[in-house]
Amino acid sequence: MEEVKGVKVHGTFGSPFCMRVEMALKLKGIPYEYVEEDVIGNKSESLLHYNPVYKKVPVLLHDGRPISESLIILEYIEDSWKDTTLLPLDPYTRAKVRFWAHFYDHKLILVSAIIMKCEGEEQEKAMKELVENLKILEEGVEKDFSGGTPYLNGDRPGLLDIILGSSLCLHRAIEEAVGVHLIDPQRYPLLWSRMDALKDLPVLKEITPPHHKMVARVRHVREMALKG
Ligand SMILES: N[C@@H](CCC(=O)N[C@@H](CS)C(=O)NCC(=O)O)C(=O)O
Repeated sequence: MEEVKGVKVHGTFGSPFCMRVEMALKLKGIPYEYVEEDVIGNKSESLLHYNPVYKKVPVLLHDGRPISESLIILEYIEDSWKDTTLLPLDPYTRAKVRFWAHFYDHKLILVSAIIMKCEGEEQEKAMKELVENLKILEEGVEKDFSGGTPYLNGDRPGLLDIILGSSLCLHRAIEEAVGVHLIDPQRYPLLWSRMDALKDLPVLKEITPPHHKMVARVRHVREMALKG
């Protein structure tokens, strides 16, 4: 593959993992080229070449060198462009941010994806798990980042804000397409207020797909999954 200078993101429509990479680059003011991948049944040769292990998006190319796995990409972006920081300076608070980011990916996004793809008892079980995990996140975030700042880890959007913000449109689309209530403002007031504030952030608005298109995508993925 040809080595090209600059930054490229291989992503796919409406993916929270890809949107978080774009959001981080935009917050840091790093120009990039976006390459849309069709990951449902038609992965490009480039994607398979750049991410031979997982064969998933996002992949970030920096001067032709690929990095995959969105949380690792976010760390790479943070380490490579230091003018605007996404992580707090204090090592303990950094560790806390990473802890909740990891929790979000393993205990929330994955469970939301199950809810999107199943029904009946399986969906009910996943909903119960989601409710419990959201409560853990709400309480954890309240305890660890209760500084009263507008964003979760400071007065500028940081890594956790990026992670929450970039999954907002998927959650809203799942709510409509599946007919479930995911983030309840009464149950999770802190998460709700942070997510609500994030939705007006210009960098997020720029990359957020129209809601009706997200709903159509979720319906399509759901139909395919239910057919087996
Ligand atoms: N842990 C990965 C998850 C990425 C992921 O699941 N990407 C999806 C798109 S949202 C994908 O490429 N799916 C294709 C596949 O599973 O084959 C990350 O954080 O980057």
